[in-house]
Amino acid sequence: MHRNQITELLNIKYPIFQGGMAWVSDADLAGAVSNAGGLGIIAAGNAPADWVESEINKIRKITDKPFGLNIMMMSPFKDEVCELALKLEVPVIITGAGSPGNYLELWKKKNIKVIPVCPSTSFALRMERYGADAVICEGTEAGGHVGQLTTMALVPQVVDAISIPVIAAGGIADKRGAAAAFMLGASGVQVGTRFLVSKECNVHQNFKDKVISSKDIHTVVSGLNTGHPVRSIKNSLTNKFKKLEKTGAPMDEFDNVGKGALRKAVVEGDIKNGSLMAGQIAGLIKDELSCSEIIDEIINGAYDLIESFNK
Ligand code: TUI
Repeated sequence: MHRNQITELLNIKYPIFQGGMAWVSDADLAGAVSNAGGLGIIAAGNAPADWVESEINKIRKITDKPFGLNIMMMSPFKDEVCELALKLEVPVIITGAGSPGNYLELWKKKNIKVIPVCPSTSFALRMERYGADAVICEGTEAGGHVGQLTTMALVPQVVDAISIPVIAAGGIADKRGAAAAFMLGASGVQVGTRFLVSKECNVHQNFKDKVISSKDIHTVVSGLNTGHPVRSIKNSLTNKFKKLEKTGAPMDEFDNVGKGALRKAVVEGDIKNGSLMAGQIAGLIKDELSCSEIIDEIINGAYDLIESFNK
C-alpha cells in the first residue's frame, strides 16, 4: 500500500528511517524499527569497530529485515568502521558529517545501498554523480551535528536538482511533518528524536523525560565557530559552550568541555552536564510509545492526511 521508490529500493514496508543517533541507536532500537517495517539504523558515532561489529551481529539475531549502519565521517575510527561495513556487507550505509569519498565505490561493488546525509544541493549533486542510491536531506531543525538550511528550504531544492530519491530529515516527529515532507517531494522521512523517546530505546530515562518536558525554544546550537555546530537541549553544558564562544576560546577548550558529554547524558542520565542532543521538534513529544506505534502514527497517519486533503 505504501510502496514507493524508497521501499522498493531497500525492500522495506514503510518509507521511514530511524535516525542514526550516536550512543543512542543500538541494535535493540534499530532491530525494533526494522521489525516494525521501517529502516532501523545502528549509529557507529565515535565508537571503535569492535563495538559496531557486535551490534551488527546482535541485530542479525533480532531481525531478518534490512537495516542500516550510520557512519560518522568525523570519527577517529571512520576507516576501520568503513572497512568493517564492507566486510560484513551491511545492507544499507548512511554517511554523515562529511563525505563517504572513495568508500562509496567500494561499497557499491558489494551491492550495498549507500545513502549520504546532504546539507546542501551541491553536495547532493556530487553524491548522485558518485553513484549514491538516494540522499538524506537533513535540515538544521535536527538534533546533533547540523547544517545551516532548514528542511523546508533544502528538500524541494534538492528534489528538483537530482534524480535519485530524497529522504527528508530534521523537524519530523508526527504525521503532519511526514505529510509535509512528502508534499515537498521526499520519498521517505528520517526521524530521530521521536524514536529516542520510544519503549525500545535504551537511553537513560532522565534523557527521555527531559525531551518530554521540553518546549519548542529549548534546543540551542553550540560550537558554530568550531565548524562542528551541535543542536542539543539547553543545560549547564550548553551554557559553558556559550561562554567559550563569547570569549573566542580555541577549539581544544570546546573539545575538553564536550568530551564524553554524550555518554554522560545517554548512559548516566546526567541532564545537567551531559549533551542532550535532540531536535527542535522535541517540544511536540509528550509520551513514550513503541516503535511500531510511532511508525503507524507517522506513516499511516500521513497517508490518511494526504488522502483526506485530496477529497
Ligand atoms: O551527523 C549528523 N549528526 C550527528 S553526528 C553526531 S556525533 C558527534 N558527537 C560529538 C560532536 C559532534 C558530533 C551527532 N549528530 N548528521 C548528519 C549530517 N551530516 N549533518 C550535516 C552533515 C554533513 C555536513 C557536511 C554532511 C556532509 C558534509 O560535507 C561537507 C563536505 O563538503 O565534505
